Amino acid sequence: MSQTERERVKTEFRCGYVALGGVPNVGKSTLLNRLVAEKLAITSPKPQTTRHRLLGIVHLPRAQLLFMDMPGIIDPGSLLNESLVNTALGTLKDADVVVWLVTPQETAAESRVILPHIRLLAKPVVIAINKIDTIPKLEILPLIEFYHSLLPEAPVTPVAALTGDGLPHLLTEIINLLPKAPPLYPDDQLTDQTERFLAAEFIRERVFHHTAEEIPYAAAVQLEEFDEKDRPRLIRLRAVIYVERDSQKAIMIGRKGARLKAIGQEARIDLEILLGCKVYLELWVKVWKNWRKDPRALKELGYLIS
Ligand SMILES: Nc1nc2c(ncn2[C@@H]2O[C@H](COP(=O)(O)OP(=O)(O)OP(=O)(O)O)[C@@H](O)[C@H]2O)c(=O)[nH]1
Ligand SMILES: [Mg+2]
Repeated sequence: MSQTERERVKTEFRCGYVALGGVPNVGKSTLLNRLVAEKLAITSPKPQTTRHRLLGIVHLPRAQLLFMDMPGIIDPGSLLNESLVNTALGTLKDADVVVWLVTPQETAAESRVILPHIRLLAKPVVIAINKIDTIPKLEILPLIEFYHSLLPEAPVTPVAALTGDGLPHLLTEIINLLPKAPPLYPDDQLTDQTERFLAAEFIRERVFHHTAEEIPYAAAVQLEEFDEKDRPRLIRLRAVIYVERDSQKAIMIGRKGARLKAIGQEARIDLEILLGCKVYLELWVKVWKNWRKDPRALKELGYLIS
């Protein structure tokens, strides 16, 4: 690269925050992981999996994209839900660009209600129609036209986060809207979250996969010990899964401890990949009565930022 070419790249470099927004379950966290090519965010087939903002950094030769995963936008109801919505709205406000995810499964009525609110943010928006692998190709164009009619100024682009389809085009659309700015993060950094935070989340993901109905929502994971003294040979983790009632504790543990064992075994596999070494994981289940309504619990478990 010549000197002038280098100068040009430097002044043309783009960098900014990109919020991944949408209602629960549209695939925001799956998309973040796919873009970063690393498992950072937890995902599940159940709505309201994500509870925190999480940064995933994509490094390209001419741009650095700071993707922010966040909880799905929902009607607040409980104190926990209120805190999730506040996290989501705060993330949207901090963004330079909003990628608003929808899926073919959402109703037109839902989008008609929500998109005017997104427009009020007065930020550049890209609409990503995710999960296009679930519909026949012929149905994609009418969907694009529908979203284009709702928000004519926003590019609309079909993707499948699960397979990676359409992601290069999505990246191009986002980069076009990013401000010209130098990179904010060193080029080997993938997230702003600590290994401890991700470890607790990976355990919570396995809880989501192994439990049903109210239980995954009544569960929170707190890491009590992260012992690195034998790293890189071994890391010892001790975590507590909090639930709200004794009956939930019994279910979480399962018959002869079978469910807790499965959660622990699966989490350990993910944790060993994340941490790059062997992991010894000790899991406990404890009851914290109605923690979702308790401001002190929410704060201690990391759900209230202030
Ligand atoms: N078929 C298909 N499924 C997808 C795609 N993207 C995500 N999913 C699935 O959709 C479900 C929800 O994905 P998540 O990434 O957890 O969704 P989310 O928007 O982060 O959900 P919340 O955190 O609850 O707001 C998971 O079962 C994913 O595997 C896709 O492109 N195609
Ligand atoms: Mg999510």
